[in-house]
Amino acid sequence: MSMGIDYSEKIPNNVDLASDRRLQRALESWQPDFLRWWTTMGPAVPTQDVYLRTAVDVGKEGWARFGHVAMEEYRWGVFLAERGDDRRIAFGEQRGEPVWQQVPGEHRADLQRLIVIQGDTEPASVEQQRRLGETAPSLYDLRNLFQVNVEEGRHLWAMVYLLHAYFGRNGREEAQALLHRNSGDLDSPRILGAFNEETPDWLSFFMFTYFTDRDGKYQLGTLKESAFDPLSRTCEFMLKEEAHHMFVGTTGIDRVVTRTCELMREHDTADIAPHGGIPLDVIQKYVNFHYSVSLDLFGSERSTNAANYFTAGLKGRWQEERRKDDHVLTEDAFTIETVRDGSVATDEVPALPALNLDLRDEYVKDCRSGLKRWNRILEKQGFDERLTLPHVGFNRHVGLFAEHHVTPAGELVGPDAWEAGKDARLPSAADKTHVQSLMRPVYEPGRIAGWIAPPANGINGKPFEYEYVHLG
Ligand code: BYC
Repeated sequence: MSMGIDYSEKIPNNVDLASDRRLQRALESWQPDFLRWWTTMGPAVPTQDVYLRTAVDVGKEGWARFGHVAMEEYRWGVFLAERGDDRRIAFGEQRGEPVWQQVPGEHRADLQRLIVIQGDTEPASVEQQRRLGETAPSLYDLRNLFQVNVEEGRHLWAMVYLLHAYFGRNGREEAQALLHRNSGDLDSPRILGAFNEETPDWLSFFMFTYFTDRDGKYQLGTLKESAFDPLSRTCEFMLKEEAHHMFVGTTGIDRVVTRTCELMREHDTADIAPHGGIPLDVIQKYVNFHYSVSLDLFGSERSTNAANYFTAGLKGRWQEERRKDDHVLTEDAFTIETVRDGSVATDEVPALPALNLDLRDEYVKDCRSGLKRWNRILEKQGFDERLTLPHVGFNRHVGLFAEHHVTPAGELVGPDAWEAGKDARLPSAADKTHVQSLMRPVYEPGRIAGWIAPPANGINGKPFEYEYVHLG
C-alpha cells in the first residue's frame, strides 16, 4: 500500500490529519509561527524560485517530484513511512512485544526529551546556514543549499507533529520553544554544542553536511528502531531525505580537494592561497574541527541515559535487527578508550552504558570512507599528501576526553603545548579569513568559483549549466 500526498491541503500529510480536528487546528496555529521563523531565520538570499525535490509519496519508488518552486509557495508537510501492522520491539526488556502506537506513561519524559533534542537540531542548522546563499560558488550549489534547508524545515515539522499529536500541552509548549531557541543565541541557544557553532563559509557547509549531518543519519537510525512506532516511522522517512544532505557534503569536499590538486599542480606549490585556492592543510584543519565537534554529539562514552533508553526500547542500535546477539546486552562487555596514568589506554566496561560509543564507532567507520575517497583523489592526481581523521580524543568537550588535551595523533599533552599547537591543528583566524575571502557569489548559469571544481553531474539528470535558481 502506498498513500500519495495531497498538496491541496493546508498541511500536506499522510497521517489523515483531517480526521483529527483538534490536532489539525493545533498544527495550523503553529504553522504561521513556523513561517515567520523561516522568513526571519531561514535562507537570506531572495529568489523567484528554486529547482527543488518535493516529497509526494512515501513509497520506495518515485517518492519525489522535481520542479521550480517559489519559496512563498513551498509546502512543508507531515510524512511517515508506512509499515506492516505486526511490527515488534526488537530490543530491550520488552523485546518481542508489539510496538507502541501511544506513549507509555513511564516513558513519556524520556521520549519527549529525545524528540525535542532531535527537533532542536533541524531549525538550528537552517539558522547556521542562513547567509550562505549570498556567497554560493554556483547556482547548482545554491540550489542544494535550499534543498537541504527546506528538508531540515520539514524534519522540524516531523518532530513537531509528534509533540502535538502525542505529548499534549507539554508537547505543544516544547514545539513553540523549538522556534524560540536560536543557534548561537547567548540567552537561549540550541541544545547541542555543534548547533551553536557558525557555518560562515561553504567549506564549513560541506564539512557540516559531511560530518554533522552524518551524526543525524546515525541518530535517526537508532530512533528508527524505537518501540514508539510513530517516531520510528517518521525517522525512516527522514533518513531518505538525509541521504542527499550527505551527498552534498561528500561531493562538496571531493570538489574542493580536486580543485586544490589542480591549483597545486598548476602553480607547483602547496601554498595555493595566493592563487585563490584552499590549501590542503587548511582542509585538514576543517576536517579536524568538524569531526571532533560532531563526535561530541554522541554524548558520553559512559551514559546511563543511553543504557536506560535501550533497555526501555526507546532508542536502539544502528541496524539493531541485523545484530547477532541477545538484543538485551546485560551480559555483554565493550572496549573503550580512556585516559589512564597520563596516556590513552583501553578499558573493558559493561555494554549497556557504552551504547553511545557503539553508535559512535559505526559513525567513525563511515567517516573513514570519506577520507579514503578524498585520498583517492589526491593519489590519482599524483600527490603524496593524505587527509586523516584525528584521534577520537582530539578537541573534545563532551565525554571522557573533555578534561584532557589530545593531539590528532592521539598523544596526551599539557595545556601549554595544546595552546601552542592549536593553530596548526584547528582552523586559525588567518585560515578562516582566507576561506572567507574566497566566498564570492557566482550566479551565472554554468559558471563556478575558482576554489572548487564543478560537480560531476547535475541534479535529476539536468546539466550543471541548468538554471537551478532564479534569483529575486
Ligand atoms: N551538547 O548521558 P550523556 C541531526 C548532555 S543531528 C550538549 O552522555 P546522552 C542533524 C546530555 O543531554 C542528531 N549537551 O548523553 C544534523 C545529558 O544531559 P542531562 C540529533 C550534551 O543523553 C545536521 C548529559 O550531557 N539527534 O539530526 O546519552 C543537520 C549527559 O550526557 C551533549 C539526536 O541527538 C552535547 N553534544 O546522549 C540537521 C538524537 N551530549 O540529561 C540535523 C536524540 C550530551 O544530564 N538525542 N549532553 O541534562 C540523544 O539521543 C541524546 O540526547 C544524545 C546525548 C546522543 C544527544
